[in-house]
Amino acid sequence: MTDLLGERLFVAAVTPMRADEAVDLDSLATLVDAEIARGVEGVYVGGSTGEGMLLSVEERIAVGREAVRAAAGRVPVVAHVGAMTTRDAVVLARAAQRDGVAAISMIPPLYYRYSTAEVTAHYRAVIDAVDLPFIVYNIPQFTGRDVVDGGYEELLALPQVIGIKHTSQNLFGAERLVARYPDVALINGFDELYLPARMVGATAAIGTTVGLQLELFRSMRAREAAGDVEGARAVQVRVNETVEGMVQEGVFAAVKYLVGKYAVECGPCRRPMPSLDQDGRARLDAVWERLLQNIETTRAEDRIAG
Ligand code: MN9
Repeated sequence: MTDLLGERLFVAAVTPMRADEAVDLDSLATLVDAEIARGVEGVYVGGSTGEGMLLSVEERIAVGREAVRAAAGRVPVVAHVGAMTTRDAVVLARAAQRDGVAAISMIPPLYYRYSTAEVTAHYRAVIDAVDLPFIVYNIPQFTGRDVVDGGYEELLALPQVIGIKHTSQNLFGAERLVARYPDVALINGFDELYLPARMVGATAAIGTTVGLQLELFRSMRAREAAGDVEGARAVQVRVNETVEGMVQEGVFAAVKYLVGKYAVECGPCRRPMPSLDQDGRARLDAVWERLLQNIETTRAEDRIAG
């Protein structure tokens, strides 16, 4: 089970769409293949980056199936199965198992104010419906709930729960989760906090920009492992230049555009998620050029050091 996560760098994959916002499965296959060729160590589909909550259940099942097919066993595929209803989440989880995903992951249910006991029951129903490792997706900025606040002890003690994808700036909370749940991996969710999260015990990472700047993430991991924290920090600064430039344009539209530079055109986002305009694309061209320079610089430094 720990093998599945380890220190793996997972790309949170976008869901390519055609101009009419229909899901483009052919481009998804091309994307998954290109990301693996680039060296990503895992693929996470149907999450925030993948606009999972903007897709129908059928579309999400098709995305998971196509990603597994394209990955062809080279790296694990994790499917996000969070949904408004327990019923839909169970359907997604069962399909994910049938189609060969390595693990599933899930946000808590949205909109209504459920108690932690009700949220736990939702999680349990999905976990019990399949025989798959499970990753709790903690993203308080979107869900209004935070695992750090407590109340999820029963959930986190389940043997199926192998990790928490922590997409939160709360590093104290992250450290407390690591301390309280040593058997549950803390997976970094904010690319801009990869190194700081590693410092408090995060192991793997799942992120929007992991594919784009994979070499930088690998370099950070290697430098940190070699005890060169200052060097790793210098790379985090470079990663954050990219993240800042993307967040200014809307990170999901931005990543759809930028993966087109090395993989495949991924089209617009599904409304109401905004897409880019011409000026946004031009600004991202500059972000991309800067990223290429940053990769070159990092490579050169690592060559000298290594
Ligand atoms: O979960 C992503 N978070 C969101 C992963 O989608 C909210 C991150 O990878 C961010 O997109 C990225 C930029 O903030 O770190």
